[in-house]
Amino acid sequence: MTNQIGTNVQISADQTALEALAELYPTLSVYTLEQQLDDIDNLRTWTTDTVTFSFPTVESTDYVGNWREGTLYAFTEAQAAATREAIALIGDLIDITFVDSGTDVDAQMRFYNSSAEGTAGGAPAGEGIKGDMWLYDYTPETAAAYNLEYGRYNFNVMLHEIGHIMGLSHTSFTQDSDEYIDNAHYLQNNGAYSIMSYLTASEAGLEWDTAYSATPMIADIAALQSLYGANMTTRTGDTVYGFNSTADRTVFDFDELLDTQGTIPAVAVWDAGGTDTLDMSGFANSSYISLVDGTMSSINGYDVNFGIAADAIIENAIGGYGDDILVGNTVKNVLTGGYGADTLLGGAGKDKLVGDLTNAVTGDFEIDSVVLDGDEEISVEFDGTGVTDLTVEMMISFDDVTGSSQWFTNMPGAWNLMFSGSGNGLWYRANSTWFHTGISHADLTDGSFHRLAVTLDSAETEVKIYLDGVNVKTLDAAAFPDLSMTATEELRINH
Ligand SMILES: [Ca+2]
Ligand SMILES: [Ca+2]
Ligand SMILES: [Ca+2]
Ligand SMILES: [Zn+2]
Repeated sequence: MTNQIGTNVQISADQTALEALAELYPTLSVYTLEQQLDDIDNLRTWTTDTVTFSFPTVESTDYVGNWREGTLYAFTEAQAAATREAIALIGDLIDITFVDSGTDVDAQMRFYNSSAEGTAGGAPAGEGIKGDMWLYDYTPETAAAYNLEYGRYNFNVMLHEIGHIMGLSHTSFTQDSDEYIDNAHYLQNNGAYSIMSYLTASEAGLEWDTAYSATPMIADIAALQSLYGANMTTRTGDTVYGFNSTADRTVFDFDELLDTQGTIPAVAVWDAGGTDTLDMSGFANSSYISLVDGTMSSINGYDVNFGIAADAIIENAIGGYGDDILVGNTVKNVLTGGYGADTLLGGAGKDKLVGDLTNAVTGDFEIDSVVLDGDEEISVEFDGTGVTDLTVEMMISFDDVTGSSQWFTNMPGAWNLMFSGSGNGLWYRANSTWFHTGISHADLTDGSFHRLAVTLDSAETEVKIYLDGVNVKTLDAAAFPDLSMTATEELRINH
């Protein structure tokens, strides 16, 4: 498929992947994951726990299907290597053991090139029947154009045909026009959600680094796991995906991908345990990173190009140099924004939201915006060498506070801010002495966001507190034992 239809979504930084698609196609229905997998999990399936595969050099005589007319010939080593990689990616997902049987002509899954038109993969027709793939038009003449890089058409075809062999059908669609909205039937019917869709991400208007995904996507993973059970042994340790990857798969190793092919394909992650991290720290462009399982993220300025499979729990996320949005899930997350003006949304669970201070050279610091939801904390680490003046500024809003809830600790000079329900509002502590800031409980719980700033001016020996730009309190800095910062300081906010 090479046609290009639709217009690019250009997801704005604060939109989820699905919201962006829905905005482009408001009349298309949004399928549940159950509906998506029902759309593709309807071919015949394997009944054995182990499935053998091979790259025979001679023709078998027992084919199911009607691709026998052409001349069959063996996969090249490069094709076989890509196929082994595709099978391994699928084996990571499901409770089936794939066994490489070399050139065994009697293996259960066999891969051939074929001169007959039409690339195809066949699901097994019944007990003892094979599932094979015949790849059309691979010849010495076309080999140079046969790009097996991750995210290119030919690697994606391997995944797609093995998808058929494992029992997945195409997604349902109609070619009514050149418009995605006329053909797709539902919003997620494209390559961002399934390798089994004939509609590419580009046809859905999504901009990707490569045209095709390099793994089964969310709907495929759900469908395969519903047929065979999930592989609960996959990457059960602490795993890093993206930069600094420890996932032991090239598709999830962004350092290696950038070194070897210079592109990052769309992928979806399945992980069966451990404390895991999506590391997008190497990206210059902004990302919307969702840790919610069964959802897509939009990374490095591209659209809807990184998925987390349903029931895969990824705990932590690290943003890049851009202004990222990191969205946590219901477990304890550590969200690290990195450089840029990031937004960190922890969700439920005792999350840790780690911001960063930008523009440290000029001393003009900016704190990332955070939404503290429940029992969370934000910590901001920065190099404070030589910094004697500091403004900490943030937009804050409380639903309510009962009892006392401490806010800042580890501020330079042993500062603390505490917002208290029982003690009526915001208190400031310096050198073990508490001062009321003049900001009441009601001031911060009226449902609106307020701009809170605390400034340290060493020349004036003053600490000033501002609410919505109004100086509500000035404290004599002489009250503070230490107004200078050491090399590394940490600002921590608890709620
Ligand atoms: Ca893991
Ligand atoms: Ca960032
Ligand atoms: Ca959380
Ligand atoms: Zn197909």
